[in-house]
Amino acid sequence: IANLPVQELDALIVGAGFGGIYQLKKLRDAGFNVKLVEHGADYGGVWYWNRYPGARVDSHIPFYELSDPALWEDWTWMQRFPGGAEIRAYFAHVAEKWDLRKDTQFNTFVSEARWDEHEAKWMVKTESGKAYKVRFLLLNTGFAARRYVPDWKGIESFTGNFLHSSYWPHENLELKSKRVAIIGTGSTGVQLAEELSKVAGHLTIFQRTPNTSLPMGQVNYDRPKQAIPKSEYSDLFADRMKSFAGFSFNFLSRATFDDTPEQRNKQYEKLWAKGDFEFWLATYPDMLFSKEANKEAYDFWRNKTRARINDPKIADILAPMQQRHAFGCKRISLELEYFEIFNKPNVSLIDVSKTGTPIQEITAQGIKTTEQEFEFDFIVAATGYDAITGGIRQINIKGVTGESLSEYWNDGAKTYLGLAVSGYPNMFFTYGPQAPTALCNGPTCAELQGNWIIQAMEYMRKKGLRKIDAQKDSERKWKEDIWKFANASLLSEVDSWYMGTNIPGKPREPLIYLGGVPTYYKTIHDVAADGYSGFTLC
Ligand code: NA7
Repeated sequence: IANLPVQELDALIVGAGFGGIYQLKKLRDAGFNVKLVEHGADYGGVWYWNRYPGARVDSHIPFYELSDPALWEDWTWMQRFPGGAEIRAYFAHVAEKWDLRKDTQFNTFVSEARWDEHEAKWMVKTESGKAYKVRFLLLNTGFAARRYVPDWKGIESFTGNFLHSSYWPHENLELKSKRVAIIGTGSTGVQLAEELSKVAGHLTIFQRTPNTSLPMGQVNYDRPKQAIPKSEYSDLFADRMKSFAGFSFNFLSRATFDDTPEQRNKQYEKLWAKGDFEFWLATYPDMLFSKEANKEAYDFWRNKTRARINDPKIADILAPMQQRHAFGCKRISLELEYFEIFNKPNVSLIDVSKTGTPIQEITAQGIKTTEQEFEFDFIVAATGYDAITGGIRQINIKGVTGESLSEYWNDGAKTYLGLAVSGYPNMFFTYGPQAPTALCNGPTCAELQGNWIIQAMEYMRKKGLRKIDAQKDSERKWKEDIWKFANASLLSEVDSWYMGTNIPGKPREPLIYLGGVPTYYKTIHDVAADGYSGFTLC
């Protein structure tokens, strides 16, 4: 770093998704000297990278946008759940309205950050040879910045095209009459399968765990008429902080067995008809705590789903009679016609779970399971991410003692409020571990956490303070709270990226705060109102 020209700033923001652009605008407005750097070549974060056919958000409008009226008053969406291209157009709109480009550096991957105790500043280095000296380091790297492909033997030997879903080329691939494989049936696998089933000569889907996907309830909007009057926007945005997951809906105020079977069925039908995440996050709350309540929800989902699948053997894989894992405790995805694609003659499904035929290796021709070798022209690994912590850990961040953050988190994530790490002063992050991340609608959390960070910086400026560091004890207590919430729910019993178990060797622990947005909002605001209790400021 010593030989590089160093740019001095109040703050460096890393990542140009919702979190990063929000902080750039708001910090600049507050008079801070701030820049944004981004690995990709444009705005959008995950939407910059994820260009696979069918990529679509499963937060509905107007919750997948920022709340500043200057952004929404002349912006109209074409669909209730917009696709990737429309979201990228939205980011371009925001960049123009907020005049972000002049303070953004693209194609810039932050590789190192080192805390200088004497100066009370971060020394930051990028792969492209830039260096910054900044008072605050603001990581908005998102929950899906680090791709994961299982360590299968033979990937290099495959003579066709092997790619991860988030590395789709900018131009669309010619898949007509090709033999295509998708490995993985998370949200990405489901969306991809729907689209590729329309174009591939033959599509084979390798499923390890059934996705208890729910009908999306997509709506096409006519321009210029929008389904939701703009006059309602401000109230809707205010409501986000009252909703468990940062939307407009909330759990019911009664439990599953408070209702008679008839009442319950009626309630389930009502939620089902609404589409969206309502059958997951606007239902009886004990669905996430009680096995019996959970089974009721699963059975309803299973019956609805099986009715859409012609072949009972395929239905047994996609929607088994016996529940495989607690419903809603792995990320539920929203689908358009996912279960119907398995009725098409050009679509096959292979069960690669432990009780099925797991994938053994990738061969020159295709995929070999414990039972059979399949030949393909394209293999798409929709195998997810080193979620939530991976994006932060891939930066070599050295704190007060010189220990890297990645080492410090080796035996599990440690944070205070899901915003800061003890021993790594003046560093904040959004949508990271131990915050409502991933169970909180993205833009909602970008604003909620972003506002807290900006206010903390303003507070320090006003008081003439140079350094804010989380205390070890507050960090320890926060982790206890994270476990308390998780242990009270069925979520901690299920293998998922919420629990870190999708990555071999990653500690099994709840990576998200399960107390919901309103409780989180109150907790972090109380800390601020109390003069940043649990932090040491000087
Ligand atoms: P996910 O949700 O992590 O899905 C990854 C999928 O890949 C999932 O179905 C995995 O099965 C499967 N997988 C992973 N490793 C293997 C192996 N070795 N063999 C077979 N199948 C495997 O990632 P997505 O990209 O779909 O979604 C990420 C988030 O982005 C999503 O939740 C939204 O918030 C947006 P498993 O379930 O682990 O058995």
